[in-house]
Amino acid sequence: MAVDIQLVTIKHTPGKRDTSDRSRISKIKMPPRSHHFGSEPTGRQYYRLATVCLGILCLLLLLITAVLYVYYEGAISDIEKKHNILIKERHVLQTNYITVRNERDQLQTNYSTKLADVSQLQEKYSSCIALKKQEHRCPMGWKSFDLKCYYISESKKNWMESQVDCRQKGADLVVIDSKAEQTFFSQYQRTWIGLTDKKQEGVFKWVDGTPLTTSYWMNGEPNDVGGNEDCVEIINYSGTIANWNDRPCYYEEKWICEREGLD
Ligand code: 2F8
Ligand code: CA
Repeated sequence: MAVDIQLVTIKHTPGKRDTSDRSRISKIKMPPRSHHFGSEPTGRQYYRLATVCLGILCLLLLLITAVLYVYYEGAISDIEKKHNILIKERHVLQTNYITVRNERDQLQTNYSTKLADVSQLQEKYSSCIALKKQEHRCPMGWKSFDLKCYYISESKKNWMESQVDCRQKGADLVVIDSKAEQTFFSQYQRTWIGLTDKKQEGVFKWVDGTPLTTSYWMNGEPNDVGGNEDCVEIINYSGTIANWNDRPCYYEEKWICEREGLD
C-alpha cells in the first residue's frame, strides 16, 4: 500500500522558535481512511470478498450435487426398470424354450412312429406286389397261395372223377405239405384232397407218390368205417386245424386241384 506523502522542507534555526512548524507539519497529506470506488481495497474487504466467493462456491457445489443426484437417481431407476423387463422377458423365453423343446420331442417321437409305419407299409406294399404278380401267374378263376395255384370246384364229384378233372386242368388233387397250406384250406367243408390208402390199407400216400409225414386227422380218424374209407376229405366240423377224415371214395364232394404257377 503506497502512502502519498508530500515532503516539506523545514528550516530550523537553533534558539529560535519557529512557530510556523506546526502549521507546516499539518500540511503533510495523509491518505484517506475510507475506500472509494477505483481505490485499493482494504484487508477487511478482502475477507468479505473471499467469504462471498466461498459461499458462491458452496452453493455451486450444492447445486451440482443436487443435479447429479437427480440425474443418477433417474438413471438408476431406468436401469432397474429395464432390468425387471429383461427378467420378465427371460422368463417368457425360458417358458417358450421348454414348450418348443417338448414339441420337438413330441415331433421326434411322432416322426419315429411314422417312420416305422412307413417301413411296415412298404413291406406290406412289397408283399402285395409279389402277390399281385403271383396272381397273374395263375389261370383265370384259380386262387394263388404261396407260389402255387389252386382250383376249388363249385360242383361235386367222387374222389376219382375229381382227380381226373384236376389232371385235365394240368394239375392234381391238392398235396398239403405245410401248416400254412392246411390252415388256408381249413375254411372249406367236405372237400376232397389228394390223399388215399387205396393201394395199401392204412398206408396213406399223396397223389404225387410222396408218403404222408405231417397229418391233420380229426380226433378218432382215420377209422376206415365199414372197411371202405380209402379217400381223405377236409371235413372241418370242429373248427380246428385237425380236420381230415377218411371216407368212401364214391361220395360226391367238392375238390381242390393244385398246380405250379405260369411262367
Ligand atoms: O360219412 C362217413 C363218416 O361218418 C362219420 O362222420 C360223420 C364218422 N365219424 C365218426 O365215426 C366219429 C367218420 O369217421 C366217417 O368217415
Ligand atoms: Ca372216417
